[in-house]
Amino acid sequence: MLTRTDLRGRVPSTATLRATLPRAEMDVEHVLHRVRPVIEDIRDRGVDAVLDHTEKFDGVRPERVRVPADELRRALDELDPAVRAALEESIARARRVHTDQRRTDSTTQVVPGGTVTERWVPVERVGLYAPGGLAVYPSSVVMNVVPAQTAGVDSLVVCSPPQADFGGMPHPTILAAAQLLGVEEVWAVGGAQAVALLAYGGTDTDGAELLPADMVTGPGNVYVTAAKRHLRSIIGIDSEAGPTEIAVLADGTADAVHVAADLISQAEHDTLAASVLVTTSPELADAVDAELERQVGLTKHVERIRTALTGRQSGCILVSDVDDGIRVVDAYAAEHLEIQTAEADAVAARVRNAGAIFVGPYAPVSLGDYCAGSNHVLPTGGCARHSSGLSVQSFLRGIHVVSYTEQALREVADQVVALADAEDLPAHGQAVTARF
Ligand code: HSO
Ligand code: ZN
Repeated sequence: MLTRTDLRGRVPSTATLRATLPRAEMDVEHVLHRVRPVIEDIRDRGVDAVLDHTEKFDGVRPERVRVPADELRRALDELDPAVRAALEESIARARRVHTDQRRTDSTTQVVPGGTVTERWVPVERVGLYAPGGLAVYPSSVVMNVVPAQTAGVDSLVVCSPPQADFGGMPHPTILAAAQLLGVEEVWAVGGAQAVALLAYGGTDTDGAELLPADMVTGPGNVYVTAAKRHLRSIIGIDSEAGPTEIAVLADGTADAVHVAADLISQAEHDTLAASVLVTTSPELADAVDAELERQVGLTKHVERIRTALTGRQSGCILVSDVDDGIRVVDAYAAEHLEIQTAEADAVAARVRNAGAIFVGPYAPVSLGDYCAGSNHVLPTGGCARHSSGLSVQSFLRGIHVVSYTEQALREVADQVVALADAEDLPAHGQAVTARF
């Protein structure tokens, strides 16, 4: 089922690999011209414009944007107890991991009397986007809210599209997850409208103020991503999320049943999702293919998965040995990378580029999606070469606080003047010498 590429004995350069490895394209620029007028309308007309566009795109016009507190409580009361318990477990594990990510301020004494302190300050107000429609992911509410709360963000608002089936409210499991996490502010707004309203704020139909956010995070479709790109000079954003990806680096010791199940698990998200197997074993490649044929037919979303697995973004790559396999997965820089080889820990330690690495036979990606404690908002599209997944750090700013005494400044005055002169900015030097 997976298109096979044979790179045995001849792994090309990293640049060639990057250009030729299977990968989905997401054309954000292409939709910008449609998103821009919506954003401008919301900037100019506020909530009235939000409701007009929501009616057009979501087929529903909520009475008000802010979800009333009793709706949030009700959603949690009515949540299936098994789902509630699972969300509680997911939250507890994520909190443990993210608490260990907290940063402490550090002060460096550069010279006697001259110090630089790095002070970590949380972003004040953050908007978290939770998609609706095809993808209703209360787990993503957890993965966005937990690091923000752990970072100390005081003011959090969750946005999710209103659903015609739920009386113009966001999906009840999204509301329940927000309530469970202690987020009191939820707005029924989706798509580019949500990002625009978060950027500009507005006044709700009942006169209540919707305050603008400083930053917006969370996955969304191409319109949400386009809106984030367009508004990124006004609000901070996390990385642009593309379709999900799993790469599995496997040798002959891997279990084809498990590898196939894991490749299918992420293909389940989207017809554009990417499932890539990199293996040293042609026998495993055959066995995984046979397993894919068998298992895909047993899944709920057969067509979506089959389209994803046979799409040009998915495939199987044969390599001569694990060293070559590491070169290939490093060039690919997968959002999720599984290592299913002998001595998986040692192999994983050598990988440089991946959003998250899942080591050995008992760490499938879906564990990380829900309950490992790790974050599932991860860099896609090769961005793992330069970016990390969402973390406490994403919601903190490091501010350098510079403190020098008269004597400490005097000691370095000549050097400042020399550099200022070298850059033909003598007034810079003057600002120092004027003090003496
Ligand atoms: N695999 C997705 C996250 C997710 N999976 C949510 C299930 N629900 C992107 O990391
Ligand atoms: Zn997933």
